[in-house]
Amino acid sequence: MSLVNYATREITCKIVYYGPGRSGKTTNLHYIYGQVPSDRKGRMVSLATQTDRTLFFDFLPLDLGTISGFTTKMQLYTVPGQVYYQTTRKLVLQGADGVVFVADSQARQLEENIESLQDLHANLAEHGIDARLVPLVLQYNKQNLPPELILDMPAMEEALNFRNVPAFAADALHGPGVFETLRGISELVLRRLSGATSSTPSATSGSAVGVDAGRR
Ligand SMILES: Nc1nc2c(ncn2[C@@H]2O[C@H](COP(=O)(O)OP(=O)(O)OP(=O)(O)O)[C@@H](O)[C@H]2O)c(=O)[nH]1
Ligand SMILES: [Mg+2]
Repeated sequence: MSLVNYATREITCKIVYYGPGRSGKTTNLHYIYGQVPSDRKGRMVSLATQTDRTLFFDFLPLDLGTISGFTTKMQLYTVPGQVYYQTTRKLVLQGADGVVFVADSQARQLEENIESLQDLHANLAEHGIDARLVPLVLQYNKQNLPPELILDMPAMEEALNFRNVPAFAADALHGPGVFETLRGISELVLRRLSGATSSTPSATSGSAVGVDAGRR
C-alpha cells in the first residue's frame, strides 16, 4: 500500500517482483543494486538458502528523488518462486502497489510461467486486489540464452500477455531490460497514484532520476 505523507512530502511505494522459481527475480534486484549510486539506495536484504534460492524475500529500498515536489521512494521485493513457498508469496504480495512478473523465456519453462501467473492472480484476488487494475508489467527474462532454447518476444507475448500490459525483453544477468522494466512499473504506479490523489502526473518525467541512475 503506497504511503503518501503530505506533511513531509514523501511517497513510498511497494513493487513486488513475482514469477516462477529461477526466473531471475533476485538477479534483477542484484543488478539494480549494483548500478544505483549508494546515496540512492538502502541496504539490500536477501533471505536465501545456501544455494541462493530465495527463502523468504529480497528487499531493496530505492530513492527516485523528488517527483512533483514529493520525495519518492520505491521498495522492491521479490517473492520466492518455488511452488511450496505459497504462503510466503502471498504474504510478500500484500500491499503491493505494482507487480513485475518475471517470466523465464526458456521454452521448457512455459508451463511454470503460466502457473505462476495464475498463482499471482489468485493471490491478488485473495488480498482483495483487482488483478485487472493493479499496475503490472511483464519481463521476458533470459533472452540472452541461445535462440533454440527460448521463446522470442512475440511468442512470449502470445503466451502470457493477456492483459496487454507493457512488456520488456531482458537479460537480468547482464542488465539489458532491467531498468526499462523498473521504469515501466514505476511509471504505472506513479500514474495510478497521481490519478488517485488527482494531482498532475508530470511524475513520470522526474522518475528517470533514480531509475536511470545506473545507466548514465
Ligand atoms: N542466462 C541467464 N541467466 C539468468 C538470467 N537471469 C537470471 N539468471 C540465472 O538464473 C538463476 C536463477 O536466478 P535467480 O535470480 O536466483 O532466480 P529467482 O527468480 O530469484 O529464483 P527463486 O528465488 O527461487 O524464486 C541464476 O543462476 C541466475 O544467474 C538471465 O537473464 N540470463
Ligand atoms: Mg530469488
